[in-house]
This record gives sequence, structure tokens and C-alpha cells, in this order.
Amino acid sequence: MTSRQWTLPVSPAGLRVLVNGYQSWSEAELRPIEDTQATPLMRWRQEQGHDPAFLPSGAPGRWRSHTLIALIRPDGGGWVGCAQDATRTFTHWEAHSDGAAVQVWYTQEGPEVPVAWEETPDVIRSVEAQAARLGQNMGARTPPPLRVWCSWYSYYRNVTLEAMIDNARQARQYGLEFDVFQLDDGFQADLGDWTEPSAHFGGHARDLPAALTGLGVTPGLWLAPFLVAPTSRLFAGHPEWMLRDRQGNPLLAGHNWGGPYHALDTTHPDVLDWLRELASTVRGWGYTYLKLDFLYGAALPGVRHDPAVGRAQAYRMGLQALRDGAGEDAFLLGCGAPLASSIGLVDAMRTGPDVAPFWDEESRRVWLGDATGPSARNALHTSLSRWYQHAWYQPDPDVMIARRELSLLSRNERHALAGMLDVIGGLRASSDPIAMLDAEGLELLRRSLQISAPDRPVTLTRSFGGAVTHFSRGTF
Ligand code: 9PG
Repeated sequence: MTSRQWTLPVSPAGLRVLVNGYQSWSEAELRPIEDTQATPLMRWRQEQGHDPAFLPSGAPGRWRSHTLIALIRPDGGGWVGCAQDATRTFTHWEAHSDGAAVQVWYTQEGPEVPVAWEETPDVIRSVEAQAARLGQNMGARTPPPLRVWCSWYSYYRNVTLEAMIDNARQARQYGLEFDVFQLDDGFQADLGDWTEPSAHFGGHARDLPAALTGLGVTPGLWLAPFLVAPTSRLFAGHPEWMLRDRQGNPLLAGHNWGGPYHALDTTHPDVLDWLRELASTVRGWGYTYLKLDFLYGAALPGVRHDPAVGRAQAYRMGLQALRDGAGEDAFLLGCGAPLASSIGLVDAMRTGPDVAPFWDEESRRVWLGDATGPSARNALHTSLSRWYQHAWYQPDPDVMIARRELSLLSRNERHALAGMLDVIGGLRASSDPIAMLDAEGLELLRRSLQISAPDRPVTLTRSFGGAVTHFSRGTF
């Protein structure tokens, strides 16, 4: 474990800190250093939304960040630090103000990697340059962005084969230009039993690609390939494949789908074979776009088959097996994933929590310290604070919402969400049942599918006339 420490020759007054959360859903933000970084009060949110080995601090004036950190003076200059490799190493940053002085230190979990640290007159440019170098070092894939229709944010787990085909047909009728139609969670019998259908789906996931291709769109499929439900056939057949806790029990990797679930141990050679086989099977069904979700499961702290392999490396071995099975030309979208350690293996990455058909859930965000939950506000806040990650993959800031039914968003909020997603750039997605859209909704969606060039913070202020003030140089 390497560590280094600096004392900055600056007063904390007016100093801001840019922090990056561990995985897709963890908060990233730019805040006055004297503020307090929220930490989740509920234990089950700690492993599901964060790195349980390096949680947000929860203490006034103390900020924790993964891979990259920046401290920004009112004049726009300051300090930037960024790991230059994340293939086998997680890099942890901490900045602390005691009211008089500011200290920064970092620790590494895994083999030593080069770390850039510099004082700069232009923090934004330096953040972008250091992040870009990390991307280059890890062979970042940045294909053109895609326009995706995803079943999750309207049908949730009740999606059916028929709903997928109906929506693809209606999108075509209305001339909506989607590249991909992606089936989300709900088609499978259980977590781990991906090749067996759920009772309500009304068919089999392998029957969908031909219909979608016939309608002129690329078939996409959601998987949470590292997760295993205790009720699944996979768990019954291979209990020895699970990541374990210190007592030797299958590790609890989180709580969702009405119960707890486990994660695969990706240092086990048979697990890697199974992952390759899974990705190649769904590719064989015709899915060339895969949304690989809850990927943090393979990187949790735990007892592994090969104890010499660290968490970041174990994670990447699992992801590499999926890439090998899906093929070099498959489009892989990571989600719920350790960010920097995915560079080079995924084409796109969710860079924030889920959008929801409401703006904010203050009780959960403020009182429970959990800004990883679904809301339009959380999704935008975090994806905006990761603008420099364009150099790592295509960012996916999640869906816009144009429908008025099944939504609490006001008209202004629907338009603001769509506008901000366009500013963030990257993938463009929608989940609205096409039949639910009125004329204004269809127009908003149509406009949203015209992707403008990925933007940068300097132009953020131009687009919003200074509304996004925390990104403007003037306020740094
Ligand atoms: C499917 C969904 C969608 C969505 C993903 C992900 O921490 N949590 O409990 C948690 C649950 C679900 C979730 C994110 C976090 O959503 O982001 O797009 O695919 O899974 O179940």
C-alpha cells in the first residue's frame, strides 16, 4: 500500500473540491471544501452504491474521491491529481481542510501505478489532460454515440416481448431514429439463470432479435452477469463459484429484487468460462449491444479462489471474459461499474444514478445521505461532474423522459432534463412507451435524438446562460 501526502499553500476559504465516486451510481460533485460529503447511513447502500472499503467521509471539510481529485481556487487555478493506470489498482484520494490548512493524500490498493499531481493555472484543462492520459494508457474505446430505447424506465420488471416489438414498430411509424432497442431486466427466470425466461415475459429473449432487426434497429440486452440469486439454479449448481466472506459463507453483494444476492468469484477459471459462454450465447441469439449491470459485484472485498488476485484485477478478468465472449465488435455498456477500471473493455458507461420520473427525493438524498438513488436531479448532478470521462468511454447519462403519464416531472423539468442530457453528450436514451407520447412529447423526443457534439464545461455556461454556475470559470 503506497501513500503520499501534500500540504497545500492555500487558505481553504473559497476553495472547491471536485470528487469522483467509485462506481456509476456513486455521487460525483464539485463543492466548497468546507462542506460535508454525504455518506450513506444505511449499511446496505454502502456496498451497493459505493466502495465499502473507501466510503465517502461524512465529516465536515473531508472529501474522498476515486482515481481523480481537483482542488480549485477562486481564480480557476489549483491542484489536480489522477492515477495513470487502473487495470489492477484502485486509487483513493482524500482532501481535508481543518479551517486553516488543506492537506491532500492518496493511497493505492493494488500494485503501484504512476500518479500525476500538479499545480495548474487552469484546473479544467488539467483535469481533462490527466484524465485523457489515463484513457490513452488503458486503450479507451470511444465509438460514436448511439440512440437507445430501453424498456426499464416505463415497464420496469414487467416488460414483455410484445411491448418491445410494439414500441419498435411504433418508433418506426413515427420516424423516430433509434439505433438500438434494448431489453432490460425482467425477461429472465432469475439472477444467474439468464437463458431461461420469466413467467410473465411472454416468450424467450432469443426470439426478439430477429423481430428488431426486421424493424431496422440493433437488438440490445441487459444482464447483471456477476450477480447470482440464492434462489437460482446457478447457485444450487455451483455454490463454490461465489465470492465469500471471511467466515466462508457466500458474500452478500447487495439487496434488490426483493431479497439479498451473491456475486461470482471471477478468479475462478470455471466462472470465467461460464461468463465467456454466457456472453457468446446471447451474442449468438443476435444481441450485439449488451448493457452489463451491477458490475461492482465482482470487485467487492471478499475471499477469492485465487487470493493473489486483487479486487481491481479480479473485476477486470471478469469483464475481459465477457468481452471475449461477446466479441471485439460488440457494443458493451457498463453500469453500476467501478469506473476507471472498466476503461478499454467497455464502449460506454453509465456515469450517474438512474433517472426517475420525478426530480428529487430529498428524504433519501439528504436525511439518509444517499444520493445514489434514482432521480432526475441525482442523475444530472453526477453525470455533469464527470464531463472529463468522455476520454474514457461514451458516457451514458441515462434516459430523457418526454411522457406526461406515469411521471411527476413538470413540463419545465422534462425540458431541462432533455437539454442537460444534450449538454452532457454521449449515449442518448429514452424509455417512454411511444403510444404514451402526445405531440409535444414526440417533438421533444425527436429533438433529443439529434445528438449535438459532446460538450465541455466552458460551453455549459454558454448553453444555459450561467444557470449551471458551479461549472463556470468565473465562480471557480
Ligand atoms: C434494472 C435496473 C436498470 C437501471 C440500472 C439498475 O442500488 N440499487 O438498489 C439499484 C437498483 C437498481 C438500479 C440501480 C441501483 O438500476 O441502473 O438502468 O437496468 O438496474 O434492475
